Amino acid sequence: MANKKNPPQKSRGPHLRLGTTLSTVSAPSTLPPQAPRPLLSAPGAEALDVKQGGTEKLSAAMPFNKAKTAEHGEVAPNGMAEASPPTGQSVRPPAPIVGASTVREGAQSAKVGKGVPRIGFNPGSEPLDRVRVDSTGRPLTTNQGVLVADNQNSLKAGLRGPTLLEDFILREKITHFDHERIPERVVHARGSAAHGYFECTVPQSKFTKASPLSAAGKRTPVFVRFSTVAGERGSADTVRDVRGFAVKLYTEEGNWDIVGNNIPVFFIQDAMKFPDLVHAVKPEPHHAMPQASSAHDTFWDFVSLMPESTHMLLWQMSDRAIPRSLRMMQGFGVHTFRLVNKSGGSVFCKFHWLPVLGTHSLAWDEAVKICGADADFHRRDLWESIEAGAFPQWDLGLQIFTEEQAEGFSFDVLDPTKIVPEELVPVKIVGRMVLDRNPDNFFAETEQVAFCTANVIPGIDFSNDPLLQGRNFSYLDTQISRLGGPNFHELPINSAVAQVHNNQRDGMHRQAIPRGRVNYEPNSLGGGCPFQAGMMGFQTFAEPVHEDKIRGKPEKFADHYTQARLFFKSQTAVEQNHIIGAFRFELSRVQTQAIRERVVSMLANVDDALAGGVAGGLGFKVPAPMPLALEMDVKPEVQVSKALSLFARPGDGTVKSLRVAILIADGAHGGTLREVHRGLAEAGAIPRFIGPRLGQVKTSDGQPLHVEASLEAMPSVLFDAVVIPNGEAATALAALAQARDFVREQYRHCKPILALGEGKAFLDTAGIPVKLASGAADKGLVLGTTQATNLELFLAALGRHRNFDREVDPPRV
Ligand code: HDE
Repeated sequence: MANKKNPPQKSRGPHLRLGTTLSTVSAPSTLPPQAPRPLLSAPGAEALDVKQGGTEKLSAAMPFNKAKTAEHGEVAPNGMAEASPPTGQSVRPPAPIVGASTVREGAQSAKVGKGVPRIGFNPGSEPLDRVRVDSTGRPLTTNQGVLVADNQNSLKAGLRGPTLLEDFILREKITHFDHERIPERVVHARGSAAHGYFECTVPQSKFTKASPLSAAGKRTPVFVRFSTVAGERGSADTVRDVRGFAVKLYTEEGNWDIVGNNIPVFFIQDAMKFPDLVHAVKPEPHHAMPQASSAHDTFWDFVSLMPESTHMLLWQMSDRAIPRSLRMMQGFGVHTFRLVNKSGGSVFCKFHWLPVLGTHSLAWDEAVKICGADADFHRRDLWESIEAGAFPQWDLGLQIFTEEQAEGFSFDVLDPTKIVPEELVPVKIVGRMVLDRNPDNFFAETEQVAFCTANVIPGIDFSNDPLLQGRNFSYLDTQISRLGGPNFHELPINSAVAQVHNNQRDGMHRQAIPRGRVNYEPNSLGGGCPFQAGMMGFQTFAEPVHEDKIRGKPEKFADHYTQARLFFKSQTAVEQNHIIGAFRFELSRVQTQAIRERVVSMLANVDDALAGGVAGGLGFKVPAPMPLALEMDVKPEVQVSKALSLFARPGDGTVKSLRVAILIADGAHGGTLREVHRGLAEAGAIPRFIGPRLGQVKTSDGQPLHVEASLEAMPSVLFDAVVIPNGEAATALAALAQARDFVREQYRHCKPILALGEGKAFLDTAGIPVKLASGAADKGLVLGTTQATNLELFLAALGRHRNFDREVDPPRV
């Protein structure tokens, strides 16, 4: 009942301006002029009027959906549907408030900000600066921003009493800690990444409208993650494995991911087999062994029943699978992709990343020992070289060919177990990628980055490679459990620099706060926005498809051995021996003789020397070759491809960022060694004085030297070369088993050795021959007294990395 102070006001009800019923309280209510506005402040009420009036106008500007008629496609002269989607209708709101969720958005605060948004703008695309946090000069707080007075003691009932549930500070801290881990990637769990840019040098507009390839000098930011495949997140870097080489290009037309490997082919031909392959290579399910290794029964059981993996196995058993550095390996897109130009014309393309430093690998014995000496060897190398300004660089090469050319090839370009030999289609260099910045935070960036083969931009499209088609599904799907829901694209490392506007909403951990009431398309209430981009947007290449639905493989996929043979024949003798040695090692770890024999029967289809070498090393005779999947007469275009050898890309001979141990002990000649140190550093190498213990060593010229690392902390395998001192230090070191072992390992791994003066006697004591087994001079072993010449020869040898002429199996030393 109304009291006397507040008599009922007859005119309080909404004034129906448009003759319609306004059923919500947030609709405008215009009061008769004489009545006060007790419930709404004047500006708010006006804003409601403006909003409602503007909304009417906006909606009325679209009396019907003009785009509808164009949805149905016309028939082109070739009988195919011609897709030319129209640009969606859009109308600009007559006033910004018309698009607002609330007329009160102008209310400012330290939290909501200035109130007026940048119309048509998503701040999620702003550079990462927006989320970088620095705590300099700041006190500790809870996640709610409350200052933490005591970060040492939980809240207790008395000094010796129980901890109280009330302690929200303790509970918040522990709860967050309890949930710090997220699931690791199901494959490629172990990885390291860096930021940088791609710069186009030769525009490719003739073939593609992809924006990073549109103009010389154009730079596109990238984030690149390298990984091993089989090992868990904490596994060692230098295991024998394929390396992932995933590049995210943040283009102004959206994110483009080239999710490749350092090997250009794959084990299987159809996505249907990927879970089987990964189950087979991962630790065996009953005892979870071995970690990060393919050298076990289930892997070889599976692949020997899948002869299409033979080509990949040869690459995997080659030194490609034990790179010296992530900076010294090639990257490949693997699948055939499509380039599409502005006129809709399309060609096929294979992507190649070519390291400027050349391709270099570890020795197997060395790789195994590095796993123990420094499990982070590759991660550290990448991080340190970027910190030191030795930025890793790769040229981007394209192999471009037409569909007609592809039809004439002796192999199927949709088969990911096949390469396109460079002799058939040359690799054209179109730009360079430089990694020049380490991440701020491993978890926020390297761990949370989510690559996806389906992330392509206008100008790039897929081929029908069945492995690629399956991957296009898998990568987005896997992130939903790994990164906890569908909003992982909003994580700062994943967000596009291109503007993101759509009607996708909600889900776990949503970051963006969409303004306005419209979350559907078509709409008139939001002026049609965000509207369909039509011909400005991504358009799938209209490839004709006229076939039956079927589960099967094309005929040429059945050729399992021709390219495996091409690869083996294209290797140098040194590399062939390494491949044989790797098969021998892996199969010696296999416990089932039938599996070993099955693998060799597969190799018997590739090359007699290969099969014979492997079988000989395992103590049995080469079995009959495995029956061919399909008898077909393959006439390969190329018999030998030099480009397939690691030695085909020695790099530019630089010694930059290569690590050199200068052994020191009491009695060393300080002046000489400082000269050598300076000379190496000036050339860009990283010299380190290594001694038996930390501290100083006395020198013959009275200038003490500081030991930078001890023989036990930084063993031989962590260095690319060694310098043996002259003077009494050589004798002192020769008496030390660790020093002798250090240099012996350098010798065994074919690394350059500089023996100064009396250092020659050290070699004799360590049993290191100064001549090759053939009696010829060893170009990797520099002896003598004239320092200037020695250093020059030594630097030249270091630029070549290793002298494989020294290598014999079993090793001499
Ligand atoms: Fe992957 N792969 N893959 N893969 N792959 C993943 O995606 C998958 C394949 C590659 O640094 C996963 O985000 C299927 C070939 C790299 O984050 C997953 C098939 C090549 C990375 C996945 C393949 C690759 C992945 C796991 C066969 C070389 C690491 C976590 C149809 C061209 C990317 C993730 C990074 C990661 C699926 C085969 C490369 C599960 C189904 C071939 C470099 O989605």
